[in-house]
Amino acid sequence: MSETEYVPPKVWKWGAENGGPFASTNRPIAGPTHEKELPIGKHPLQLYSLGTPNGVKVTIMLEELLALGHEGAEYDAWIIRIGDGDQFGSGFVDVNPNSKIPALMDHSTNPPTRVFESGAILLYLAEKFGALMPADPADRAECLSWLMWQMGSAPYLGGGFGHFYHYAPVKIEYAIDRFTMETKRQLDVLERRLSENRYMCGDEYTIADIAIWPWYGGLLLNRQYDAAEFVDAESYINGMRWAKKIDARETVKRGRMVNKHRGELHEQLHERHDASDFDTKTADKVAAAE
Ligand SMILES: N[C@@H](CCC(=O)N[C@@H](CS)C(=O)NCC(=O)O)C(=O)O
Repeated sequence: MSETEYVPPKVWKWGAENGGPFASTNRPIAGPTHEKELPIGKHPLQLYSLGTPNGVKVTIMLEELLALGHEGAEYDAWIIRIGDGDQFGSGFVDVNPNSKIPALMDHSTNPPTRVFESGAILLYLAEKFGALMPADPADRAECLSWLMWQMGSAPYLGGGFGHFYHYAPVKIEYAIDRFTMETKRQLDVLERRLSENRYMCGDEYTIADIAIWPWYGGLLLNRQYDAAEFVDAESYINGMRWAKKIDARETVKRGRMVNKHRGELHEQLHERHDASDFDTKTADKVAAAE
């Protein structure tokens, strides 16, 4: 395939698989592909997710809330295998019509409340428990600005840079250049902010850090697309300091394990229904018991 030969037709048609790693699940239409109810566990908060950067934002948030003593944040986390098309089951689409993880149902309200989009979930939980978001209006505005910055910016990192640098079946210089430029510009936005602030919104760790860290911290720590060297991660001194500091939190370590389905077996907790699951139900222990 050459990057110059393709002439788009007048009207695009959904044709043969394009060969990329998401070809089997990507579709140009929304809505469910099959009937499937979602399971409901014993806690009010039911999370349907996967251990991707968007998914771990929510599991880190819930583990932070629990560590702060908010018992109402106990949750059941069910795995949604997006590679198998679970996000197109009818029950999941009822919770998120956009068919993407993470999605949350809060059964403590009557009727239950559905929340989709990771930023909306973080905000919902921060407001529900009165935690991890500043109360002062000006500080809150700053925090929400960085939260929304993440929601708008990370698709350039993931869907743009990560896709064309790492996943695309052809390496297109034009696309890689365009998205590397933008990704490095975003990393510099963070670098400048973190050169003057311990965390994204000042001295306190907030939902803005929880949203931004899995994507940008993950890139700097070489957990995304094997691209740390390519983007010269070490040159972002303050970004790296922030990324390592958050990475060291026990809550973050736990949150990263939940719904994780790749990597070391002892770091994968496919489903979480109780705090003790971290000790007894990781994939290595489940495999040993079988
Ligand atoms: N803006 C959404 C993005 C969610 C998203 O892109 N989720 C991906 C996994 S990280 C997904 O579910 N992909 C499945 C698909 O595209 O079919 C959010 O922040 O919640």
